[in-house]
Amino acid sequence: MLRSLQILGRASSHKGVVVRGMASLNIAGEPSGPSMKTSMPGPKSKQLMDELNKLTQAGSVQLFADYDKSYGNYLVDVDGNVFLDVYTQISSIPLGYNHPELFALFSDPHHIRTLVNRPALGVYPGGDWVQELKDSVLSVAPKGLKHVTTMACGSCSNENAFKAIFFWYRKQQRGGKDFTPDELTSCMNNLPPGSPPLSILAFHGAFHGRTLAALTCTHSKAIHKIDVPSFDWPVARFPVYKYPLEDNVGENKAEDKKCLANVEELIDIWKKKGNPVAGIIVEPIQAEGGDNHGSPEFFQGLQKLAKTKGVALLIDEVQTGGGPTGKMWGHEHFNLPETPDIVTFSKKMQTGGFYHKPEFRPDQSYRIFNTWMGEPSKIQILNKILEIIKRDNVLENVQSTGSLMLKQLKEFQNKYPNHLNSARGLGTFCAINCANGQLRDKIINLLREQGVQAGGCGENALRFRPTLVFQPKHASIFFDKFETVLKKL
Ligand code: PSZ
Repeated sequence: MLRSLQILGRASSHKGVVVRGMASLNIAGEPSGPSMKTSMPGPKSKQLMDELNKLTQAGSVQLFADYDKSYGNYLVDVDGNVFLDVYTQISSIPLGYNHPELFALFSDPHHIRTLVNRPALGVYPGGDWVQELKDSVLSVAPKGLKHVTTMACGSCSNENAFKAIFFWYRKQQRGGKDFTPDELTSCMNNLPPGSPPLSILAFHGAFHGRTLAALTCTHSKAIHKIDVPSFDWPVARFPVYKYPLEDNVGENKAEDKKCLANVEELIDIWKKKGNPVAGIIVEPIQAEGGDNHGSPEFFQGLQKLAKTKGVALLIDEVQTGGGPTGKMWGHEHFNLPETPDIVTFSKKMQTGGFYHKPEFRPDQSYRIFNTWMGEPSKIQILNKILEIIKRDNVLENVQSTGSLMLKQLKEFQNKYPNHLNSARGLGTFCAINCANGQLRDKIINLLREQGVQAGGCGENALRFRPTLVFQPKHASIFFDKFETVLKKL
């Protein structure tokens, strides 16, 4: 707490402008707390839901928001209810709603023109694109990764990263030779050798998106996958730890070993059956699947195994990337001996895309390509976001608020052991398990009635995905409401 107060008190300067008292962490217009005007959903939201449901399957809509009135860590709905938002559009808002410095970007006509004239970036990028890329995504690239390809969303970032992996794999097999006529004809009929049997290994509990190849690698919930054809790709066991970690060290170490042995076994089996594993995809923390953590030793072992087997390692940082774990990239917590081959991103990074080692760059143009390949106005916004994150030491706020949250979650699980267990987290990327899924859903609903937007993941976890400017004062409001809910159970 003391540390975070010190951070709050520090003045920082940028380009001659002195920002007093962390002005960018405290967003102008932010409400001082939640306030509820109606039961949930409110009448206006309800009416809009009915109308929208006539046009599309809108069963997932929880409320209609008023983005003109939402500020900072608070989401306001069309009925005037004010929520403290610890879920932030599925973890995709870095600096809160209507951040004044992001808003101010659009007083510059150049930024408006960038927004209005959306280019096909692969063919006609604007003159500032190279510098914008360097200043934004590349300025925070994982150590050693100097190449990047931008994309529109998380799923298509993974999807295209798989292609980069397959190109890399086949290029090695071909030993520098050109495509054969047979390859060029057979691929037109979806047949080998042009369309080769190659696979990507993923983990049980993983979420990598809903497009077809990404969905093959998604193993969080049956409802995501049912009725959709999938590739014959292997699924390995992801560590399931016993909490608290400090009391179960031996057992959890054995779990790591078991999972790594399973990965190795699957790579061997798929090789034998002629569908070799070209790449492994893994999240630093399995998010949708229940905030399942793997130890640094597990990830180090996985990287070693991938190298030994000649398989690429793709770390999916779509949800963990951009700062919520207290570091820019979740995998930075693992002390990997070398950088991963590919790192995908989206969400808080505003644009999708993937960083990659040079050997994953296709030799021919147009092989990884689509119309938009990202969106330059999002890069301009990201550029400003990263400037603020660096200028105002925003990740220090994530670290100090996060450790406060984890401490409080552990206190709550001790106080309410029948309801809560297994508090865990890195930065503010925290979660706690509820006794069962029904209880978790009930807690989320009761929190909403208290003016808190929270989210679940996996079977029974409550997850926290606040903004990077979520401070101890916000956490304190959250825990106050959480305790009110727990007392009601
Ligand atoms: O239900 C859904 O479709 C959800 S809820 C949260 C997500 C998706 N997260 C997206 C996601 C992710 O968390 C990871 C680790 N990898 C890939 C994706 C896919 O990103 P989008 O949704 O941008 O395609």
